[in-house]
Amino acid sequence: MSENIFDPHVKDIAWCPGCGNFPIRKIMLEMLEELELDPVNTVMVSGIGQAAKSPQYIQANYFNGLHGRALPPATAMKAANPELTVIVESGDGDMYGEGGNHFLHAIRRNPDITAVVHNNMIYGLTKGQASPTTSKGMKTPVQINGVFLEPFNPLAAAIALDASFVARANALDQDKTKEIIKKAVQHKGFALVDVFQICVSFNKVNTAKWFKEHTYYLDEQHDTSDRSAAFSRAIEQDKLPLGIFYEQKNKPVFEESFPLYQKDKSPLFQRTLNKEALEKIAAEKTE
Ligand SMILES: Cc1ncc(C[n+]2csc(CCOP(=O)(O)OP(=O)(O)O)c2C)c(N)n1
Ligand code: SF4
Repeated sequence: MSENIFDPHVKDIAWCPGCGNFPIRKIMLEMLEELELDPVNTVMVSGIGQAAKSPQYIQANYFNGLHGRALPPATAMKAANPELTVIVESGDGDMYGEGGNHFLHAIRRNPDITAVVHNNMIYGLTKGQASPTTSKGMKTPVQINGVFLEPFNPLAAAIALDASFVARANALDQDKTKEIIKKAVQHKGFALVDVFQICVSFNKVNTAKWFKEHTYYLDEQHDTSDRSAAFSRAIEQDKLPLGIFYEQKNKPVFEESFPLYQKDKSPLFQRTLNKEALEKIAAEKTE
């Protein structure tokens, strides 16, 4: 078998043995290679957390930013160079908690980027406090009497906001998850893939067995263009559906809607600075 050009062969990966981030990393490496993406034109973006270390273990361009702040730089990168493939990989805390505001507005703006959320339903890096997706009743070192809030439902929120691609997967189902993420990357527009992931150190409730027993796959009867049907599936609670819930193929994307791309399609980073025009604007502003 030939070498996967996205694999940097890092020896020292800072995750606990058995962590669900490992299978997601394997899926991402295979997905990137099988889609025949070019590492030079691929950017992996994250915030802070265990999941957010992922871009450091992939041989492509990467940007590791502030906690909760992966989506704004990812959106900016795509706007500055629409030829890039931009993939965000971060945790549920990073994306739905600290980054919640950016999550809503990325859906609204609809840049052509993919967000792969490692959803272990806990804050892993900071040692097991509740995240927005932690199950009600779960006891943690901080929520000693159990979490009393209802968990945030990222799929229902994304469908309610009319996101262009919404899916959920289980990291332990390698082949199915890889196919879902491939479709998300190929989709034009903001694509969310919430990936269930085990945290063997701090989440003793949502184990591999728990995910197996509490999930099922959407079947072919599910119409991914039907937003109401997608929403109904997203709020199911007894068993959580997996697969592609909702997809809109022709929603305008952020970077293409910019006036500065209407006449000239060349990426911003390739354009030369019009110093004269800038000086004229500056002079007008200081008058
Ligand atoms: C603004 C800010 N708040 C809090 C922290 C501390 N912090 C770092 S990572 C993290 C939680 C990470 O959880 P999650 O995003 O779910 O990723 P995981 O580690 O579980 O993969 C927190 C609270 C921080 N670095 N910055
Ligand atoms: S604390 Fe949890 S999420 Fe973090 S590396 Fe360990 S098992 Fe993985």
